[in-house]
Amino acid sequence: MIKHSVSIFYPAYNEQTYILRAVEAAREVGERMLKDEEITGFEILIVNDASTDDTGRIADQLAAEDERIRVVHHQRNIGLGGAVRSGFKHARNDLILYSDIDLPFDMMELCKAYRLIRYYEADIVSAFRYDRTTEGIRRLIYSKIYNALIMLFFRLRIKDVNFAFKLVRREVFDRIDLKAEGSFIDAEFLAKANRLGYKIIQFGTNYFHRSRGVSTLSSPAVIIKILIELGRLRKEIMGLAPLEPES
Ligand SMILES: Nc1nc2c(ncn2[C@@H]2O[C@H](COP(=O)(O)OP(=O)(O)O)[C@@H](O)[C@H]2O)c(=O)[nH]1
Ligand SMILES: [Mg+2]
Repeated sequence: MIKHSVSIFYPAYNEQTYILRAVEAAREVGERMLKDEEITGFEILIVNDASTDDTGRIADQLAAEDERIRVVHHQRNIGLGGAVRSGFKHARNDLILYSDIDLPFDMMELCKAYRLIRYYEADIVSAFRYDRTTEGIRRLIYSKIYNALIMLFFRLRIKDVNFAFKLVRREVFDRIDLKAEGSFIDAEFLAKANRLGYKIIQFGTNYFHRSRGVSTLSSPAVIIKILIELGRLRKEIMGLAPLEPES
């Protein structure tokens, strides 16, 4: 079976307490997969979205010590959507894992996701959280409503749209033009991939809520922006048709 190289990318905004651990966890799984001869190589990409703390400096230092680690710095904070686009654009390998830097799942799950994408001939593996009650009941309800809305508007059955565990074949991203600036980016990406006929599979994983720093993506402003972008991009997304198979 063909082997691939993997890029792991993390968007990071003021994550000085997490960056070291997240990079270490990614390097550990990369090295394990290399040793098991499952992959041909890996890189870790940090997208520093104009952090005002030490994130950028620590990231540069890590990159200087290990050539498999790279950093993209944004001059100004452009939000999650821009950071995801930037990560996909700069990632160089065949398969790209998009994750959060606060380690919401055990990075060893990448081994499983990689097996699934190959054995089930999928283009995207999107994981869902078994239990996210540690985040509080309010967020759980918001999330249920959001996933239902996405199903209704885009005819897309994804259990956990916003969970940042997506392993993607790079050609999928090369064919998709993403526009969302905020947290609608995940839904836009999955819905466009689905419309174009790419195969998405899902699996469940244990979820671990961040133990340091603050969660910045659940404010009312973030939710309002999601709804505005959903309205703005709906027509474009639903206008996409399946790609012709390449001959
Ligand atoms: N690029 C970018 N990333 C962000 C921003 N805010 C948060 N993030 C990143 O998005 C990921 C998830 O953030 P988090 O606060 O844990 O959100 P939650 O898991 O939804 O509560 C982390 O990797 C953050 O560093 C931002 O303004 N820009
Ligand atoms: Mg988080």
